[in-house]
Amino acid sequence: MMLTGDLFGESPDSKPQQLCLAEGALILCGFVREIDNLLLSEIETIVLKAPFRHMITPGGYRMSVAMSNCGSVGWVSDRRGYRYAACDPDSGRPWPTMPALFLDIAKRAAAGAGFENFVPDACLINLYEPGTRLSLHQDKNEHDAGAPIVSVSLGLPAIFLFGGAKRNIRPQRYPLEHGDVVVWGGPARFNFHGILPIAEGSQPLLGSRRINLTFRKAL
Ligand code: MD3
Ligand code: FE
Repeated sequence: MMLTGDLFGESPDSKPQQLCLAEGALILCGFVREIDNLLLSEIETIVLKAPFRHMITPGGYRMSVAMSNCGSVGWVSDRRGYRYAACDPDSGRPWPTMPALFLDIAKRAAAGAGFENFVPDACLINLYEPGTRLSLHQDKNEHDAGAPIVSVSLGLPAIFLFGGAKRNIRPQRYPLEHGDVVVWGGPARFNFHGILPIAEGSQPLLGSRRINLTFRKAL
């Protein structure tokens, strides 16, 4: 006989598997934990063709996060501004194709949060090492404001800062762990957000690194 709490498919003292941060913003805990090695091998293939690099902000600063992209367009930054571009500015070649596995994860995660028919055309790949941070910003270079952004966290844990629609709203802090997927849609899509400096540590698959994938519909 079942004596305790399996109603939500959890073992008695496991954490909840989904956490709603705001209307349209949902953390799917451990959504890709079981396929982490498949994701990492796809990432390794992509960065052989389009290596991680530190882009320059329009203000002239070198970003501490190193980035690459796959998909029909990729996010780029330089002195001229932020934008999506079909070619890698370092090689002049198109960004690597988005793997079928990536598309499948992004679609399933979005559907799980109520966004059916999400078809991303861009995947930004962020690489963090201990000390790397991403300061508070908004993502507003995408044309389709109705489409969510899906993010996948791998490797070292991070503390995610989730602010409001204006920069002056004090952000809430949420831990993001290896295998977590977050869907950002609805009113929260344009909220300020960032990542605190990554703490020293080691993760079994990625060592002392964190990799974040963000799937976007840019065009
Ligand atoms: C909330 N990346 O690439 S992912 C970014 O972990 C970015 O690398 C962070 O912010 C990272 O732009 C955070 C989570 C995320 C992505 C997009 C959002 C949260 C968001 C858009 C709106 C609100
Ligand atoms: Fe962002």
